Amino acid sequence: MILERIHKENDIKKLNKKDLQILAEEIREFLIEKISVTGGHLASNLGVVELTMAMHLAFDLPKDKIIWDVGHQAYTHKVLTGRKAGFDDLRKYGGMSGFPKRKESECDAFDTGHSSTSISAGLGYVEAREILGEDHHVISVIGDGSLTGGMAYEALNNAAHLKSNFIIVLNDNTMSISPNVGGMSKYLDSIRTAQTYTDLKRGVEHALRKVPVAGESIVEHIRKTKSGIKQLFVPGMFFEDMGITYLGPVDGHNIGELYRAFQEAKKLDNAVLLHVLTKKGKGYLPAEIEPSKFHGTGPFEIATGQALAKKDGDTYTDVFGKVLCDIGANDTNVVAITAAMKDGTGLSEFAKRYKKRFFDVGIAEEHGVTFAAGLAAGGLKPVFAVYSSFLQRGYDQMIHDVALQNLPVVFAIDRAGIVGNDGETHQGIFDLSYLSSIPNMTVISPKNKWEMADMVRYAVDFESPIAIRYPRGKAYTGLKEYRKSIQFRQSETIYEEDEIAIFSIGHMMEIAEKVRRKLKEMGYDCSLINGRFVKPIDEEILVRMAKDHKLFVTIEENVLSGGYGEKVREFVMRQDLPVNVLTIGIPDEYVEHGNIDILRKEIMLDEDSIVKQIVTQYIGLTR
Ligand SMILES: Cc1ncc(C[n+]2csc(CCOP(=O)(O)OP(=O)(O)O)c2C)c(N)n1
Repeated sequence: MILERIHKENDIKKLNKKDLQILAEEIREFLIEKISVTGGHLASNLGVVELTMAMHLAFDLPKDKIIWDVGHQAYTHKVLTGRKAGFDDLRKYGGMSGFPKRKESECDAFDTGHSSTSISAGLGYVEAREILGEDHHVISVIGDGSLTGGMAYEALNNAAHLKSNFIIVLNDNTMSISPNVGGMSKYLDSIRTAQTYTDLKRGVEHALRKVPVAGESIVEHIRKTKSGIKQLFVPGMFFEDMGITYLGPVDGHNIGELYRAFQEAKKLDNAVLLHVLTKKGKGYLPAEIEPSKFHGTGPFEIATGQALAKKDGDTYTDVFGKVLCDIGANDTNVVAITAAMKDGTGLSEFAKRYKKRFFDVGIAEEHGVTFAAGLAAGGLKPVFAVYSSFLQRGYDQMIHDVALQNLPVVFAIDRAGIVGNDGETHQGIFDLSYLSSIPNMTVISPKNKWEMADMVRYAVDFESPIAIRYPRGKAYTGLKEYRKSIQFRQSETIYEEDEIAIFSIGHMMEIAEKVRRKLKEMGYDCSLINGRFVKPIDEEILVRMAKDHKLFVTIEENVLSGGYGEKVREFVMRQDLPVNVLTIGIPDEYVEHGNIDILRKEIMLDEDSIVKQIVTQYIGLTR
């Protein structure tokens, strides 16, 4: 095995041409085998095997800096930099991250997870190099999907002025997670078509020249008539006109061609964009056929590509998608927006059924929010379905464009709370804080499947900005007997006793209910309240419960700072209510990757840890 000869960075440089071809195949087999067991990002990684190898041949790591956009496609880079063994524990707690991590390897130049940051970070590296008088190359690798993010253009705009080398690799596979969207995608497509045309033309020229006597003059005639169509023959004019040298397009699966292109790119004293054409899922048929399905996958059977885990029950995302489709059938003013996450946010069916009322804006969350504000101002009812961590991008837009004008935009915030294997960058643990600091914003969260459905209906009818936050995974089917309609600002009392009152939010109600059961078994009386509204909180229930409870406990899967618990505590203190408050949530730190249950234990958000904290506090109070 050639792969066995790769132990660390630059080992690849010892291989000959033939070995390199074999290595590419071996890396593919390795990735398929490992990811079929652990799950992870497959299709994007299979697409960049040769590209990564060529970069490792052309550059010198860790001296040169490779910055991966999103970072989900850095698996071959990890293989080539001494991290093969890490794939057994890929994305597991304590194991190797699925993204580049500076603390994991000095060959990882920049931490990522969210898209469209690589050109900005790379440009920062370039300017630092110039000021510090260092000598190394900086290469940012960005996908065509990530190039739909506004930040990438802000960075290109700045990079255009550079007087020193900066290499931007555009890895164009025509796909985001779903097929890519928008004008830039069309433009790149036109370059690809022009390339095919150029190849075709070369072939025709070659054949014509062979025609006796007239051949040469026919070729010249054709040349003259076509020469005016500059755009067709000089691809990449958009970048060239900006001041960024365009090279390409290059076959992203041809190591020799890529290597030569990098040598050319290195010679330039300015920003250069190397356009590389790759195939997402390359070399594994199920992933080539369904790249979206294999963008991020759980464990699967290699022979068939079938997922190993069987689906059991509806997820919150499924419920959202179904209810929104139902609403959309009767209310033609309802429109749905996604930022490149149609499948992940459950909007695929809506997109199919109501084509004209569905918008994929690309990986452009900031634009998505303001676009929604415009739709609302124009008289429609926009629902922006978006992952909690990605909506962080749209904070100013939520304040400035939506809430300030009190526009009725619905934010359907998926993947809230701990998401697990994707780690720090993807945990949705800040939304309750960042949302509830915005005036005019209402924030709600469902305890189970049925409340999820009710809340989606409630939100669409709401006349101001409103956010529903819910987690990934199966929707809780417990507590179904409590299906009282949603009333503004009102919580829902599930058990009313005395001593301890537990107030919980959203999916943490499932754990809160178990905690209460345990406390009862231990002999404590305990009320359980489903908060429903994080903003505004139900103040009446706090006043009422303070009369016969000694301790309020709040439970939420959000950072404590600015979360639900702090709001409860603040109200209790402001009103001088005669009750103590224990807030349970996520401490002031980032939560790494791993299994959700393990992570909850680590941050003391699991049932046992919560019970312990409550009992300790309560005993302290009553001693
Ligand atoms: C801000 C942000 N929004 C959404 C995502 C989710 N996401 C991860 S990869 C991806 C598609 C990226 O497409 P591209 O850059 O072309 O890379 P490819 O996977 O096709 O290689 C998306 C939408 C993200 N990581 N960051």
